[in-house]
Amino acid sequence: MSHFANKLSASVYVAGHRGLVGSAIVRLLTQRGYNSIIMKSSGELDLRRGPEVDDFFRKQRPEYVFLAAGRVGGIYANSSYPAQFIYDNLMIQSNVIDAAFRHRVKKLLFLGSSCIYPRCAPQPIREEYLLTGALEPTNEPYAVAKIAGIKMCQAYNQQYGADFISVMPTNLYGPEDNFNPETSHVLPALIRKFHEARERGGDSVTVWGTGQPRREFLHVDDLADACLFLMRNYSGDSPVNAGAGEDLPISELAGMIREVVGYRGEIRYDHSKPDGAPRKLLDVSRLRNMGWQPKISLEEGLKSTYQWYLRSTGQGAGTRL
Ligand code: GFB
Repeated sequence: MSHFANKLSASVYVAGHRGLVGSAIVRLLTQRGYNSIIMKSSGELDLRRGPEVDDFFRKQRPEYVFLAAGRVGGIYANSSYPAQFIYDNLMIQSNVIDAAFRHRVKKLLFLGSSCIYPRCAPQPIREEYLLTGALEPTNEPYAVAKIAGIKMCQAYNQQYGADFISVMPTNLYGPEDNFNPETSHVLPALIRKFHEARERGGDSVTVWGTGQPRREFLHVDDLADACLFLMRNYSGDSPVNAGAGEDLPISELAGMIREVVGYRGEIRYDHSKPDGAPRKLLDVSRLRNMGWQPKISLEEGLKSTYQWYLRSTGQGAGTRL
């Protein structure tokens, strides 16, 4: 058992606590009894500014860091704002990782993404396939930033003996997701599209691309559980994949969401929109062999996320719609 597991009063900084992943980590830490969680909104602390980050670490002295801050988005946001995706992520992670080293953080967990792997990697994708081929062009700047983050953790471990680990989650979803149709990922986008079509009695919903790409979806509460598990049980240079272990075509996901929402109309495909990577199913045997597995099925997760979406739209204030 690590010090992290034994000491509920350990000071834990969750960078990006308002996002999908950061908020799930905070929920779980709180549930497990951690009572010294440090959180700063981007308004209070702009992680792209090195001196501010340094100052924050000097004053707060966190012992553990979950680095879940960054600019994220779906296929359209990635291809429309490549400069912001590469700059923001590189700056945030460089500042936080370096400050964590200089201010003697005991352990840091960096969150990457399955898009770091080559576009045509053999499936399921093993951790060793990193940097063995060309990336998917629709999110290359984001992926390059995330690869730099993994390499930075490895370099600090090697040169300075740091304990910085990296987790590569598959496509995530759940409460606090972004449901903005322009910038969101496919799952929240489709929940919103089907819901709004049902509400206005629309006769069809348009899904981008061909519907044929396959994606793997992991509920963010499962990912948070995997992150705490790794913080307690894993140290090492290799990134660790976190996924559900199975994938499905976007057309099938659309069918499941139509069911959950109770929409009766037609599904159309807009072939002018990009498909992105044909498939990115993670090989999750490394994490499984350590003794961790996900608990939330896609069906269950879709239902609870739809309920969350309904509640958040009903409440109005505080939503990010
Ligand atoms: O989730 P998504 O935006 O990202 O798209 P990626 C997945 C697939 O769903 C693509 C299709 O084939 C989309 O064309 N799709 C269908 C839609 N309808 C929609 C829709 O209404 N909205 C969206 N967004 N997609 C992202 C990367 O790739 O995955 C990020 O760009 C990150 O960097 C993330 O890695 C996990 O899975 O293609």
